[in-house]
Amino acid sequence: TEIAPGAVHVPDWLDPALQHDLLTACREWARPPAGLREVRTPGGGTMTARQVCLGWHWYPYAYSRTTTDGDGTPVKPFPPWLDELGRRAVADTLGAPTASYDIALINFYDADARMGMHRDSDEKSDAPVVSLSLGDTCVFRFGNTETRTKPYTDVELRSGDLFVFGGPSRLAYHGVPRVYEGTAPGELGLKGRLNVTLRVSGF
Ligand code: MD3
Ligand code: FE
Repeated sequence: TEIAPGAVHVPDWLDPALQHDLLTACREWARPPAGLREVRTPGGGTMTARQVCLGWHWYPYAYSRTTTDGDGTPVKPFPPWLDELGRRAVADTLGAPTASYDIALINFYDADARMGMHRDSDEKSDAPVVSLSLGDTCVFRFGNTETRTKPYTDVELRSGDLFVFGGPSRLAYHGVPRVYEGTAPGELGLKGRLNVTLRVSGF
């Protein structure tokens, strides 16, 4: 389903086996060193979703090769199979060829976590962002490129869903206003929600 030009939602794109394997990998990546951390914003706030990065480490609002705002160790490598997954996601949706994916940002949400409306503009490349959801269902709010307020479209993202954001949607405001506790598929064995975004740095 095309939500807006360049923004394509594919429910249930990851089969249960791939959801399981991606979750297992995320649990490994979350371990120290350079594991899961709390993200502090320059204004003194703390993001409620916790995060781990692969390839490049994101800190508000730039990228580095070390976990500058974590334990200071080198960021974990971005594995080739994630690039292949990202390129397959784009081929299945927008169809356009892309450069290699080299950044993964993995956000862990408990039932109270949220993500405020923001734009992702710290990457140099305008290649599409690939989003993969695991675990609890959330409300994903997809806005416009001008303001962090209306008009926006609310979409539920469930475990296994793919969302690709390219073209004019690449710089749209978006956020996660709500996570529905206890809605993850039981067989996955995940409490909470996990979102993997794949990006091309262009660095
Ligand atoms: C639209 N993540 O990591 S996924 C983020 O569920 C982020 O964790 C949310 O916003 C999450 O930056 C939303 C959907 C998403 C991700 C990246 C985008 C939408 C996007 C980048 C550009 C435009
Ligand atoms: Fe974002």
